[in-house]
Amino acid sequence: MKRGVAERRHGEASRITVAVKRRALEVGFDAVGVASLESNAHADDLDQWLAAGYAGSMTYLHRQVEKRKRPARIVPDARVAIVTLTNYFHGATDPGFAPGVSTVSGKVAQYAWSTDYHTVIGRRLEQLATAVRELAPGARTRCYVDAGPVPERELAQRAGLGWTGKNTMLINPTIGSFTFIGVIFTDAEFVCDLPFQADRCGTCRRCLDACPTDAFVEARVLDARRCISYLTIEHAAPFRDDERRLVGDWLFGCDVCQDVCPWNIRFAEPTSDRALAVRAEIAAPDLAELLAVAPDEFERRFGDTPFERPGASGLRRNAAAVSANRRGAAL
Ligand code: B12
Ligand code: SF4
Ligand code: SF4
Repeated sequence: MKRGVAERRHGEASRITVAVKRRALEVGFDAVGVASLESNAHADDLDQWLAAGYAGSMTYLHRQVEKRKRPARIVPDARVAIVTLTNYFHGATDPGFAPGVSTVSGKVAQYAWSTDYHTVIGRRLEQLATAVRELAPGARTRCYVDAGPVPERELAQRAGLGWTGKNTMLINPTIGSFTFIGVIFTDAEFVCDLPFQADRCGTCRRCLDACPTDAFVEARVLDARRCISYLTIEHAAPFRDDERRLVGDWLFGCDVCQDVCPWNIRFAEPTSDRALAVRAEIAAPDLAELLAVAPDEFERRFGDTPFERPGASGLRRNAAAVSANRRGAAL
């Protein structure tokens, strides 16, 4: 390509990149970067992780592996991924407004204290994708948030948004790790960010030591089958006794390996995002009510929340486990 043409294209790509990043902050994202789509640097790690059986019953991760290893295959003709972070930190570990929460409810991970993030982030990604298509007429876009064969943490690191902590979370040096990742693939030309190269965990290993179930096989390798988040959200079968004991006091998800991280303790700021406002009925639901809830009532109360994924039977199973664990602890 002639130099003048290349320079003009680069100039146009820079202009679009700057404008889209500005728009990302306007629609409510807390950070944004642009990732190239070359092959996944951790493809071998991913293969080994799956071969070891650490994905448990999440068989979709096996089916998606080729695309996760080669992100350029996810959307035909895509050139880049625009990657966004949204802070969902609510401050206190305990939702606080529910007196007696420790006896009436079980613990719920912070990401689930508000309306389902797939809806909130999905809507914002569509707004941003519209801006991309306006700035680059003819461009195509496809949005993903926690769905589809997208290696989201890998792309976020490549977009310069943070590093993979020993707890496997994507940690942003100014926001922390209580973030949702959202991604837009596009065939428009953008200027990519430099990957985040540093490992800022250093010698710290608080998350590895604090995990209540010893789910980390080693730093950055999680055996999901022992993770409370997997057991209470992704795993569909009834609990075996050992699984039920692992869940402890957690009704839905788990935050321990993030709560102890110095990057969250020092830098995470509570969100003021109105779309992620805390809802009492999900942050601190009544265990006895959950145990008795009928499927249509469950749908009415929790249909637009993260509880929808395991559904009424999953939440009943979890509530029964927390209640049994408490009775056991009281004996
Ligand atoms: C499957 C899944 C889970 C599983 C497995 C988690 C895991 N650590 O692998 C379970 C159900 C346990 C889970 C739990 C949670 N999840 Co989840 N989960 C996913 C999902 C759908 C796929 C992740 C995956 O492929 N895992 C397999 C591992 C091998 O891949 P990976 O985590 O992407 O890691 C890559 C890089 O870290 C990289 N890498 C970099 N350096 C190194 C070094 C080594 C040695 C290795 C092995 C790899 C590696 O290689 C990997 C492969 O590309 C993603 C969404 C998505 N599409 O990506 C959300 C996602 C990772 N989850 C998310 C969240 C919020 C959670 C929870 C916090 C929810 C909760 N509070 O209960 C917990 C956190 C538990 C934890 N410490 O990870 C967010 C994380 C955001 C962030 N800032 O990192 C995501 C990105 C969803 C989203 N769109 O926001 N999750
Ligand atoms: S989410 Fe909880 S159970 Fe899962 S790895 Fe982190 S601390 Fe361990
Ligand atoms: S707790 Fe320490 S080792 Fe774990 S992710 Fe945070 S900084 Fe890294």
